[in-house]
Amino acid sequence: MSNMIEQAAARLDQAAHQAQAVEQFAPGSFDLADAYRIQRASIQHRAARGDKVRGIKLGFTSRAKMVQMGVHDLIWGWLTDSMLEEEGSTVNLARYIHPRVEPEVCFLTRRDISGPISALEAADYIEAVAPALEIIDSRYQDFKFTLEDVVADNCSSAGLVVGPWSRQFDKLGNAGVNVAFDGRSVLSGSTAAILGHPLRSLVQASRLLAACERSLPAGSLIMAGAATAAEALRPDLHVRCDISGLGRVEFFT
Ligand code: OOG
Ligand code: MG
Repeated sequence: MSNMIEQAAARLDQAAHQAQAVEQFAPGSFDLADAYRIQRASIQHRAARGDKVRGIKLGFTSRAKMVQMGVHDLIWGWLTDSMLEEEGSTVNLARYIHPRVEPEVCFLTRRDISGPISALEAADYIEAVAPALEIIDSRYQDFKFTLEDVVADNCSSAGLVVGPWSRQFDKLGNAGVNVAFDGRSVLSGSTAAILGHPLRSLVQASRLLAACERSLPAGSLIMAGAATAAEALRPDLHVRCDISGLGRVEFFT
């Protein structure tokens, strides 16, 4: 592995581990392929601390997210065990730099994904689906980044709260999404904002994995990408997300 990749990975891993923001990389420091290599190397730092890969997430699958962050390409990153926060519990914000929350649909896979799958096949690859809240936390100052920066930073992956699993696959298509802070609605939208249908995220995930010759074992999590923009978290909040037909997921700060 080149020195540049290893140094960037170590820098981002330290920033995440110590909850301390770092400056963006100088423009043109590395290309997208190297950004994914940095991402992978940073996961190896987590693995060295005993952390395990639990799945993957997609980013910028909705227009609302692209517009909010000024990045217009689909990206993906790794989810690990240490990112899982317990549903209904109090999340320790000190673990994060400048956390934001966003509503997501989470899939639990039933079969290994080891090649591109079609939209028709996608449902057959799912064991269950759940409403989820992702806590994103860019390691860059002011939450500002380029496409390459955010990919290197494992797509701002930081925390994950998964709600009740079900097999309500027919409810996925155009379900109302609402996030409330202390009972007051702060974000609302529809799962249709996720590439037109969250199952398309699964199709995209399979293609992205195939493109880098990786597979994902059965029993993995796949986060489809936020349906709405993200909202900044602060202490002493009750955060709740309802997705019509899928149920509710909540936590406290
Ligand atoms: C990057 C992560 C994007 C999503 O659901 O679109 C993402 C970011 O916004 O910091 O997780
Ligand atoms: Mg997300």
